[in-house]
Amino acid sequence: MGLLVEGKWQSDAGKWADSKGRMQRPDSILRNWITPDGSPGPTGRGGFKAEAGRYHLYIARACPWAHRAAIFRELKGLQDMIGLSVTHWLMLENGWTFDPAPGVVPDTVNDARYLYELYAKSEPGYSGRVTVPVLWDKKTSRIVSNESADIIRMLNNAFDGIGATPGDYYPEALRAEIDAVNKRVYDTLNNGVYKAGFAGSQEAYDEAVVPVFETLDWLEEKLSRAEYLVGNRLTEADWRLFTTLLRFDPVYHTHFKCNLKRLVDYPALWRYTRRLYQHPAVRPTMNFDHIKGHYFQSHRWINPTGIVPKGPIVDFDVPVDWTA
Ligand SMILES: N[C@@H](CCC(=O)N[C@@H](CS)C(=O)NCC(=O)O)C(=O)O
Repeated sequence: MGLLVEGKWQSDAGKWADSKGRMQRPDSILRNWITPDGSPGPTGRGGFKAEAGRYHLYIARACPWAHRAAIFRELKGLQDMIGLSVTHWLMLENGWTFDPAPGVVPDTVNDARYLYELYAKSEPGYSGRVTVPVLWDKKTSRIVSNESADIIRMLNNAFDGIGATPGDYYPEALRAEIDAVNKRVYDTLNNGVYKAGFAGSQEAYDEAVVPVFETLDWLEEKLSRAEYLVGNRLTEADWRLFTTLLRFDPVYHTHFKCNLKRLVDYPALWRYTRRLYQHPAVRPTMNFDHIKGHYFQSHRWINPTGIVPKGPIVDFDVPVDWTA
């Protein structure tokens, strides 16, 4: 772990829990938007016009938030327009690094060894966490955004006029419903598993783990009646849920102690997760070695030996049978 304090990396700072042992995830603070004409988006400054070759995405394959961004880059066919770097799976005293290893894609834009170098270069004097994903502007050498929820919305439509693959995952008519589903899924599931896993007290864990399963029960019920979460079509709400579901049995069930049930115990959710997994946009974004390696080897206060369990064997390629 660690964070930047006035532009200097402090490797022992940045503990997650408050005095009651509850994990606190701070809001991202770099929140500008790429728009078709460079006008400002809902937050931040303008000046970030959608242009092929101008932007670069930094991700970790392990990270569910970064995974959303990687999936949208594929979904929208932006691989040639937006470059990609992939960190090492380990996040230890230097935070995310580009140390060479299988699956790491080095930083050819800034030649950084550590992700925090990008934050320090873009925002001199920056204090705060150094997180993935990061969307980088090569033209101004600045971070456009480090908030995945915003990044997927930019990728969803900012590049449509310059050749992105058609497809709107945040359609106007469904926005209110998508936002409502996102809110519950974020609080109790995407972030809920982290609140359980990073709890520093029994009380904080108990408080977090119950809503995780209440929400899974709620989703199971929804998805036993509908193919997708909102409006009977694939939307960002599905993709935001997917990256957490994918990690549930391999990681969160064991490592974050979210073990009242497994994903595979929920027939509709299990079918839905496999269906999304088998979408062509997902395959190029997958790396289970990075996912498992990251969690089990980086969070040494939870798993001091750093041993990565062999199982469970979860076969996301099992064909989806809609008649069952
Ligand atoms: N709200 C952010 C959260 C991103 C985030 O917390 N990423 C984690 C990895 S899963 C990270 O980089 N953590 C490093 C740290 O907090 O020191 C988003 O959705 O983009």
